[in-house]
Amino acid sequence: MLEIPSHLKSLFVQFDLDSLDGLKFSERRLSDLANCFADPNAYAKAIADGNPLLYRVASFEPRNGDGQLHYGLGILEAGKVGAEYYLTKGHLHSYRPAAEVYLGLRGEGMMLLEEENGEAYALPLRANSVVYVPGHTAHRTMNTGSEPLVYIGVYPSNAGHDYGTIAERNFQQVVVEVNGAAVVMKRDVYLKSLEAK
Ligand code: PAN
Ligand code: ZN
Repeated sequence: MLEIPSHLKSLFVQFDLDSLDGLKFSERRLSDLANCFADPNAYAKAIADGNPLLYRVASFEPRNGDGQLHYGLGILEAGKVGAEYYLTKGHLHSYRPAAEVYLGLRGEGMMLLEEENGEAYALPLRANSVVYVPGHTAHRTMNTGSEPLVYIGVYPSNAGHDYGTIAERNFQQVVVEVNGAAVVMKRDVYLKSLEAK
């Protein structure tokens, strides 16, 4: 096998998706995502039941500066809070024009995208699929399957992560399980359906 010189080691990463123990992950548990899920009662119950780990991200920053790229390997567990699938916090990039490419490696999920002009839409993210997140667009990932959703996100090194702006208003849409299928609906419609219960 080709020996990689030590000063080039950050330019090549070999993943073994069955054994990721060597990577340095940031972990997000349910308690790190207060106010992200729509159903407050289901949220409180899931916290009381053990505050599960929702996702982990290993970040790679080989070079910094104009034109350089960073990327992260994300692993989002399967599960739900009420009917709503496990999700990431979601963010805008601090440098708003920064776009991102998501590469699905394993599992079955979706992404919610919300542009600054308010346009909101959902796209699938699964193994062998690519989602392009335009600049100026908030993005959140959901796992709608039964296995961990594994993906890589590649973004400009100067993108930065702004969690506060979208946290204030939350995403307009939710992805919930209805009769065994993943359904995208408006947050207020889902909240009304909870009240009716
Ligand atoms: C991704 C995300 C990752 C975790 O690498 O950071 O999916 O989601 P949150 O950052 O919203 O918790 C990315 O979009 N980077 O820009
Ligand atoms: Zn991003």
